[in-house]
Amino acid sequence: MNQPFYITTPIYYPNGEPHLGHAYTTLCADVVARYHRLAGDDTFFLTGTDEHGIKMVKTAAERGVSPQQLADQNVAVFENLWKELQITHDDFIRTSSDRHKTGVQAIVQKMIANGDIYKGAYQGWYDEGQEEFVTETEAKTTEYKSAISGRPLVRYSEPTYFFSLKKYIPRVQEHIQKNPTFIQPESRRNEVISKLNQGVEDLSISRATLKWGIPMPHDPDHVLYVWIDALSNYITALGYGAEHAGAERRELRDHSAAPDSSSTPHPPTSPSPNLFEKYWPANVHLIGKEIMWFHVVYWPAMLFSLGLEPPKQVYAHGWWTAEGKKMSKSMGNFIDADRLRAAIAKYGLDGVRYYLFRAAPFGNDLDWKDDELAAAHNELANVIGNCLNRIMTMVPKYRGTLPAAAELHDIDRALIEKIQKLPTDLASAYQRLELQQCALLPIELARATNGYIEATAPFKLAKDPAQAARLDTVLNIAAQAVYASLVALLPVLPDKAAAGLAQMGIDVAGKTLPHLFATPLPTGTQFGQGTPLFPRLEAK
Ligand code: ME8
Repeated sequence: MNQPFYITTPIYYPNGEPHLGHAYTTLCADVVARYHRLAGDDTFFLTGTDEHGIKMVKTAAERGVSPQQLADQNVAVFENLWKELQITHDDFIRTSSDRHKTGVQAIVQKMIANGDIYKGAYQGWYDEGQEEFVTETEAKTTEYKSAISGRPLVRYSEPTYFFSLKKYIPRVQEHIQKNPTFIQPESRRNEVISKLNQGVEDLSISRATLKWGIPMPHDPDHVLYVWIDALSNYITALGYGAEHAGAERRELRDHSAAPDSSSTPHPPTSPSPNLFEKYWPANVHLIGKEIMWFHVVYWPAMLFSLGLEPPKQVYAHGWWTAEGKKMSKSMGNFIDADRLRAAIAKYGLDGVRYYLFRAAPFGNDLDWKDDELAAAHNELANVIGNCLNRIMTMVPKYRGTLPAAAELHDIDRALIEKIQKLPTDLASAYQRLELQQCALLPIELARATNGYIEATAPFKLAKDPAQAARLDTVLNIAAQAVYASLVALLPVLPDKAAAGLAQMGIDVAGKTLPHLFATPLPTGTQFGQGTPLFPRLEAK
């Protein structure tokens, strides 16, 4: 039976339109989901939107619409962008949907039944941008401004329900200690451990002054505070708590037939009642570094209260700046959906994907630079594009179809060793979420193949009839290397890699990576039309 693999992105606030940061997390989750589907795993990839809270109410009021109208408008923008970016999510959860609300109420009921929720009064500072209460000590150190946005903190005083977070902190600490890969990357783990050691207060989970949210069970004057509502999405989307009422049925997309260029819509299939049993605990919650605390402290505590296991891993990637500065509309360096579209129009979707994944070691901060985007495209053209091109030209020209390899020399064995190592290196990079390596490993093989072609010089061998067997070997080994490199690139460059393989006579539809890696190009393969995968761009 195929192993289940469950990956999520944060659910984004639709109080504005999506930008590079949102697209990056979602594309990163997409490449990992594509890899696991191709590896034959039973994969579920979730994204969605976080629609409640003060920010939504304020923005809606500024625009003269209701929070629901604002959410509906912007959710459509998010969903359309994900379509344009060919994101292969299996489900999109909205926190304003009935299925989510039902699930959250069931979750809170269960916490109440377990004695983990009590009524009290909250007095203190609130960061409206982060939708987070801030302790006096923290507020003081940031001069009563948000540590994230720099905007002034707001003073709140009102009755509220609390979740007994403190009660679960020892278990959270123990979980973090016992599971070294729960928080990744490692540096973030140390930050969390030291913040936990400073002490944690119970969590205020409701607001009496806000109407836009999920009502507190038994006390509709209160709505739930956003983090309880938001974090629950990772299980309500799987149907957790749905048995408590007639939950909205949802459409799931079918990605079971891998690989998939995803340019066609996916037919809806019947929702399975067993999604929660099958997929929980999640393999990885992929998030930005600023929301780590909520995911590795609040969320496991909530899950412990429900008697559930925490996710296996929370991985925080770094933050994007643009041309060395924080992205901002007024600075003119804001990479919004239109800037992404312009980049895609120039370099193709796969060119932009490659740039984003290779831009920095996964987990580090990243900086968008137009010239690095161009350089990433050139790298694809000069390395994998060039070596595919050479093979597509030489094999038909010198031999018609792919010749069999004859006697092997050391240089051949060295390249074969690299081909054979690629599947395990790739699996390990995906397992550790070293996404930069996932993009670079296949390119390194292609670079080595270009070096091999230069060193063995098949164009010279072709002129000497005495070297016919040698030429056969060189063409075969080089073609096998290009093939392996393209197979390894399928999750990263779904369209281009499949197109390159199609030129080599291989249809990847319905095939898994283990199958493709284990099945070298057969001798006698007839190559198709060789067209450059990454055409050179006209100089301006
Ligand atoms: O925090 N660089 O939603 P949000 C990289 N609703 N990633 C970035 C980024 C940047 N400059 N800006 C945003 C929320 N992101 C909550 C989450 S989850 C239960 C609730 C990405 O719309 C990154 O993934 O503010 C970050 O975590 C997320 O967008 C924040 O999105």
